[in-house]
Amino acid sequence: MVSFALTAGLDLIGVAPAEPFVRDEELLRRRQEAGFGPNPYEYQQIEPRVKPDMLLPGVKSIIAGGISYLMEDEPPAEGLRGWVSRYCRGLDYHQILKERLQRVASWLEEQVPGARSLVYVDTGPPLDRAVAERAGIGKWGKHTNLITREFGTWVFLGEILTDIPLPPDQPIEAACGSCTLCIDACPTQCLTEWQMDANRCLSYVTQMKGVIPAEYREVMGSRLFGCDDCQDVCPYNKKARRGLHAEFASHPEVTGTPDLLQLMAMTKGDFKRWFEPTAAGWRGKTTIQRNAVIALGNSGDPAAVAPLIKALESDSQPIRAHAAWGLGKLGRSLQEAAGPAVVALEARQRQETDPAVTLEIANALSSLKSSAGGH
Ligand code: B12
Ligand code: SF4
Ligand code: SF4
Repeated sequence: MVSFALTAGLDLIGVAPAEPFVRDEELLRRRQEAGFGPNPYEYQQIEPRVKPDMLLPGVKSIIAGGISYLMEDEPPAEGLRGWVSRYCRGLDYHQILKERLQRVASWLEEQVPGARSLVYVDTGPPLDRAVAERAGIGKWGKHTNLITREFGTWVFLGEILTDIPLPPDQPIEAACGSCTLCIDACPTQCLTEWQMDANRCLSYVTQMKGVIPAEYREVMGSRLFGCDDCQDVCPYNKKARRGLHAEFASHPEVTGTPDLLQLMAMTKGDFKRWFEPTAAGWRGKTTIQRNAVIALGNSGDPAAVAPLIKALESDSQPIRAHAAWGLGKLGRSLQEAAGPAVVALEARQRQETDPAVTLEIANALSSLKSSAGGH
């Protein structure tokens, strides 16, 4: 099976017995009590997540599969450039990994006629990391990502539930020791050891719809989708193998650090070509443009003023709201931006009917006026 899986394009494979995930059930319940979850993107009921038999009656084994996605580093996002997390620069892993796991499942069903199997990647009930850990593919890190020996944390995970009894693999040794680099590096301090407050993780915040709560806007920096900070500092990632699958390379027109002005002018057709094929596509064009507006506000660059003034006229409520915030921020930090920002905000204030945008404009104007008074 291992050699077939490798020819099918998987980099990691391991087998776990399909016993209930008793430890994880307890941890999930405790986490829920602490208010750290459930995150809107995870399967909401605990039982099907921890009892594989509820998904495939008679299940005997779970085959965990992983695929590496780290590509060559790209230049950092400077000036008027945004930043896209590595996991969504190339083609959407959901389809790629699912199709490869499905090939392994079909091959197994050919070997054992009558066998049944079910494939999941990310969006199903299984706890992809807990399964992979039990199957010996890697070990849980304090940043809550699964660390593998060869590829660090830069792997996508999925699994095949099967009623074929297979010899299980052994879990590997524990990671981390006394290291706390990821906890210290997290911009929102949402990590404690092996636990996260999922609703405060910037990966989640950049994907949420609507107006982003004020406390996160500045720490988002130039992030357009996702966050990699806790993985970037992880020592296990220093020697991770990279460049294995061309499918995960950035789109050459956008790259991992897209031009923010290009994003603000993005048409539906551009979005379809640049983002729809990636794992950042599912949230739509407005989410990317809203985050680009926040990145412009955080850029500290005078060239961001004109596109933000234009964004005040957008049909999208979150884009107008964040354009107002961005103009307030730029106007406070750049003397030459303050005057044009006030004029544009006051003009928009006279026509704006949305209460959330009206509030953002009022906040931006009052902060600009009080900071002008302070000079
Ligand atoms: C919801 C979700 C999110 C949420 C919540 C993340 C989270 N940590 O749970 C958000 C949107 C924030 C998110 C972010 C990211 N995600 Co995500 N996400 C998921 C999803 C769909 C469900 C995860 C889930 O159920 N979480 C809730 C519980 C299970 O997790 P938990 O709070 O960490 O609780 C567990 C641990 O704390 C552990 N635990 C608790 N105490 C202790 C103590 C010890 C000693 C130990 C060992 C363990 C331990 O046990 C708990 C129960 O299992 C999974 C896919 C899946 N179906 O599993 C992908 C998944 C976890 N995400 C993935 C990725 C790639 C990411 C990002 C890197 C994307 C990015 N660059 O922005 C970030 C990473 C952020 C981070 N530091 O974890 C990959 C992870 C791959 C890997 N190598 O680990 C997965 C597996 C998707 C996939 N199929 O490949 N994600
Ligand atoms: S992805 Fe970013 S915000 Fe989320 S836990 Fe890691 S460092 Fe913190
Ligand atoms: S950065 Fe350190 S503490 Fe965090 S997961 Fe990596 S080794 Fe563990």
